[in-house]
Amino acid sequence: MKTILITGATSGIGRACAEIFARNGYRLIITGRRKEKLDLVATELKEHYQAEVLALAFDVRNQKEVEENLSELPAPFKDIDILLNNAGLAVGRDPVDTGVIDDWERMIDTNVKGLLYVTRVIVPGMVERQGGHIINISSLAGQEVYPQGNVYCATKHAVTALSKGMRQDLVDHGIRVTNISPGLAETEFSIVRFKGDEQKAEAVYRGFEPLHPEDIAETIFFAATRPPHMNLEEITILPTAQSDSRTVVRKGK
Ligand code: NDP
Ligand code: 8X3
Repeated sequence: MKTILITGATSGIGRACAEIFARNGYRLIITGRRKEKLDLVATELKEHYQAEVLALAFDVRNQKEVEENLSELPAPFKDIDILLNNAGLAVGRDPVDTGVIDDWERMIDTNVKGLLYVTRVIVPGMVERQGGHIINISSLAGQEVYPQGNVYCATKHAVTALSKGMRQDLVDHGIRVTNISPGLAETEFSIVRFKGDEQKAEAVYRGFEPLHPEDIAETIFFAATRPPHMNLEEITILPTAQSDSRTVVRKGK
């Protein structure tokens, strides 16, 4: 039985990935800060799919918490085959001259430093076992930049660069690295970005069909289940109505 560690499984893309991997017989470690939500996800996966699930609530920004939670995993969960670095967020949409420093810190600390902290704890085991698969959730914002997206786009460009760097550093050890770059997907992402303003969040997806978290989860599952000699290195997934970061065709416009 293979084991996958999914960061940020309390909602959205991570939650949908937990579901598809559980349904297909994987052992799961799921993480997130909201313990109640996380435990609920774990209970559902156990009940629906009889999955073996370890739920670990911690903040990826806190290196000590990351180490405490992930460095001494119990025996059946110890050998991680797939690391899905998904936890991430955007906070605010401001031009750089009026940007909120705390928003910037939250994005950089979560999307870049948090991803690195988790990777640093998990990857030595993959190197020891000479195999594994790291799947990093970047974004279309890791390929393009859009107005008032400055720091979020910078963090996702960093994720894409880290995927390339990981691939170079780990190729000798038989470790695959896949970079996933979705466009607009309806999750809690925009509610978080607009700090709970549901109207602003809803407007992001108005007039077209955005990606659903399950669309991305199915693609990730496909990438994770290719034969061992094959690595899907970069996958960009867009809603049909989106051609690039700044162009979305909306009905009624
Ligand atoms: P959601 O807000 O629905 O999910 C984000 C997940 O990340 C949650 O489970 C959240 O859990 C977790 N998370 C956030 N901050 C932390 C933290 N400090 N420590 C631990 N976990 C954390 O959004 P998405 O599912 O859309 O986002 C998942 C990834 O996909 C992100 O990296 C995002 O940048 C990326 N992405 C999203 C796109 C979209 O349009 N939605 C498009 C392209 C990429 P909790 O709050 O419980 O900690
Ligand atoms: C999330 C998609 O376009 O809001 O990464 O940056 S976008």
